[in-house]
Amino acid sequence: MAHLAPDEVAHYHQQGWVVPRFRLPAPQVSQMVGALDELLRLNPGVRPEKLVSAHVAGDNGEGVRGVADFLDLARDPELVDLVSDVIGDDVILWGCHVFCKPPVEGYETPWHQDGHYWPIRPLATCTVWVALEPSTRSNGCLRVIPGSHHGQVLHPHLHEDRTDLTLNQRMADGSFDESQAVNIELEPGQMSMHDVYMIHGAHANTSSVRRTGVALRYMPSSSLFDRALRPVDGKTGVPVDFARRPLWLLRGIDRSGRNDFEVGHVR
Ligand SMILES: O=C(O)CCC(=O)C(=O)O
Repeated sequence: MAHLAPDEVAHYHQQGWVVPRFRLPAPQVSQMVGALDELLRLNPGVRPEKLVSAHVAGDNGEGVRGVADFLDLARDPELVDLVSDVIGDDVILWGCHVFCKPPVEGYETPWHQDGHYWPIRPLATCTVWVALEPSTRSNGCLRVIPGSHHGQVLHPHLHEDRTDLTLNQRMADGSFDESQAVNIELEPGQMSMHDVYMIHGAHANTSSVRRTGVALRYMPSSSLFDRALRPVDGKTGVPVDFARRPLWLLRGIDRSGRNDFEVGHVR
């Protein structure tokens, strides 16, 4: 069991993010680095920051050939324990995005709120961002604006045409105070967890060290993954197909009674 301690749960709710004391054991990190190598080998034509639905093995219908180890990681009961401590006991896995920033020319992640992009209503998600490699200030670690999730406000995002970004939507200047940013530096096997409304981003990787995080996306089953919604259809620079995205009920029951766990699964 890997539950969050009360101070960790409190930190998540107060700040919008937390780095749990729990971390993946070294052999599991090594296995996942092997899976990452396989993922990169299978997807030579995809920017490594844009490996969306990496957990859906084979041709995932979103332009990526996924690897099953990422699904195994997402279903790891210890990770689901951590998630259930902040979103409750009914947990759906709905996404996994590998953000691998190669040395020297790894893309910047503009300041954004995840909730701007996703067809989940009511909007609720916990992301677990698992570091497979050192993630530091110099190689573009995740940066967060503590407390920015309070009030559950989605701020305007502007489109950017640059090709060197992981996402082509950036929060408008002036909607938050960048001087408040906290760098989340992690060692391999450590992870951070963040709320769907929290403002975050990451600098480009201009260092000589690759930086990879596996962003595992979980939602409470009281929300609906509404396949009819396309909040920022085609404008993010990351091709996604929410209409065919498979969902997994990892724990509990479907409280909304309307989530579809059949679509997108190969039987
Ligand atoms: O790893 C990054 O650079 C961005 C990650 C991110 O935006 C997320 O996990 O929501």
